[in-house]
Amino acid sequence: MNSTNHIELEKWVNEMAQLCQPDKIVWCNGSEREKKQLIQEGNAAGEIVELNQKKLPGCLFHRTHQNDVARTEHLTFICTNKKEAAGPTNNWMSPKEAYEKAKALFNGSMKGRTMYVVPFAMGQIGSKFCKLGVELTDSIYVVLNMRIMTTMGKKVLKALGTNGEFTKCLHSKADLNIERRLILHFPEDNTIWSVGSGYGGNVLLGKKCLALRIASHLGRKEGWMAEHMLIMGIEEPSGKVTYVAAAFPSACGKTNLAMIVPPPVFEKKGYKIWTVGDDIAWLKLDEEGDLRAVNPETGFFGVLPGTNSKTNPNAMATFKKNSIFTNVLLKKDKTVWWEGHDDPSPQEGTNWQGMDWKPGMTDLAGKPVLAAHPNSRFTSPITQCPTLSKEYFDPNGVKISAIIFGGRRNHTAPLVFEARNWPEGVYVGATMASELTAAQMGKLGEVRRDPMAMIPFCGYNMADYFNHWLETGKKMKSPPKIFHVNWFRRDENGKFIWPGYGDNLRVLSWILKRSSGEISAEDSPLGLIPKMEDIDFTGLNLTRETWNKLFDINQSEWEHEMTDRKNFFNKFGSDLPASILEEHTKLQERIFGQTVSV
Ligand code: OXD
Ligand code: MN
Repeated sequence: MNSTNHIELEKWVNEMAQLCQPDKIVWCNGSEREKKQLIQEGNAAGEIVELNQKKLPGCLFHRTHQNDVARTEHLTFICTNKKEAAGPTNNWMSPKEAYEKAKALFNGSMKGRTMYVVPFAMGQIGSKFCKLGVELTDSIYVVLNMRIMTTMGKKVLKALGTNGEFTKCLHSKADLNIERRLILHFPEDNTIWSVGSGYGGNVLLGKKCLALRIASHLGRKEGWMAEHMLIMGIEEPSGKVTYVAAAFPSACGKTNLAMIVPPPVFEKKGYKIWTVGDDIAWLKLDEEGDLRAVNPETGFFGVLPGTNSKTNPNAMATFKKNSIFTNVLLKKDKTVWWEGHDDPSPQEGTNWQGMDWKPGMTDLAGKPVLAAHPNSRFTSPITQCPTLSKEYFDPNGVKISAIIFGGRRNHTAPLVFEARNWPEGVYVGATMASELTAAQMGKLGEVRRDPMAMIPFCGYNMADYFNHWLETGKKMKSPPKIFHVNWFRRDENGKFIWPGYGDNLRVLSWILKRSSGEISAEDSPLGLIPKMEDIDFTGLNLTRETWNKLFDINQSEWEHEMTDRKNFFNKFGSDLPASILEEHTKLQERIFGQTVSV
């Protein structure tokens, strides 16, 4: 049944239906009744399993294809008329070639299936941050996830009216063949096409595809920023809440940090954490020249392995109900388990590959067979988060007082340092690097450069993106201070030096004091670092020796690091903003004490 008066939308849906040839078209209205029906149909088709409703009310389980468990970055393209617009860090295809290739894959791909029309909003409808989209998909799993991650259904059609602008998102699982998978972005047409996958980041098109890749392109055009950042409020004993935005690459603990539990000494003092978002921030300058941020999503799509009541009790409370568990172990009692769960390993179950599983199993090569995939996920409504900030609902967003960049670095990067000014901070973001994790296909542990944690998500030339950051800073009344953190440094025995998790608040509290100008800091070649006495270590037993290890600048590591940075920047040729190279030279001089050519 058609339920729109939007002529362009109707025309597009019909065109796409002609291409994909579904048996049926269903316009989603977002109602509870519709949800029940989807679950029933998904159950019948074997796409969804309803979990134990006593223990996990409203919860569902889904297993993706074994070759389809993470974002496939090598199959993700930015399709602009000019190759330079996509830049050297994106895969590029011309729109003509991309549409042609994908059309062949979409052709008849929905035969025997239903095409669901999912109108969705990122950001609150009516707010100046809001962007509308419509996703056409043949996956019930996608529809059920979109219900959690976005505002979807009737309200959105109403907001679209008869001629509202929207991102055209087309998705088909097709035959889930990795050889025939493409994730295509057409920023110049405000269009996304994704075919051959059923994994979250590739198919929940409001998330990475719209809210980061397309939105970063729109942000540049319209004067705002779409970033891969969590947003959190930190309440100090005085009751003052300060909001920070933090960019970390995928699976580096953004969800954990966004809802950390303060260590006992901080809790006693009255510190509280308020979660605004765990993955994406849209940032805009207000009339006063302050930077304000919203989380455009309405849910979390978080990593499960390692999540338990010690590492993230708030996430555990969040996904107790109305959640979708993907690629975890399905137990006989229809509950779920993953490595690092509170409960001891069950004696049996069906693992993420759909195999009968027992603890201690090994494959032919003698490697342990995992119960859950390392990138297995939960999808949960944000409103179920015990630490949800009431400011999450403010259509004008929260004022950002500090920006934090971080990576997962075994060596090289110290626990924390502060950039002396905005351009230096942009350089700090531009030189972020991290070890690869299970969230993307590739070699685990390999270090890759990941500026602002946006390397997989920037929808345009990153040289222009750095410039956009620099220019936005110039428009701010008083730009937020920029910091870099590394929770993951290891000692000579390969052990983490810093305890991480809740204890990260000790560092955040220093960041707040620096942002409000309450305390001074020490100079270091990388930037400003804390005086040891300015961080409260009560209950941690942190020695001066450990502190020195956390802040050590190893010259040979930095020689290697600076070469790696330079090689990365060389990719951009003359497009790279001069300021980035100037900061690079200055840092080189500060570390090695000499003038060197860059
Ligand atoms: C995510 C990711 O799913 O970054 O958030 O991969
Ligand atoms: Mn992410």
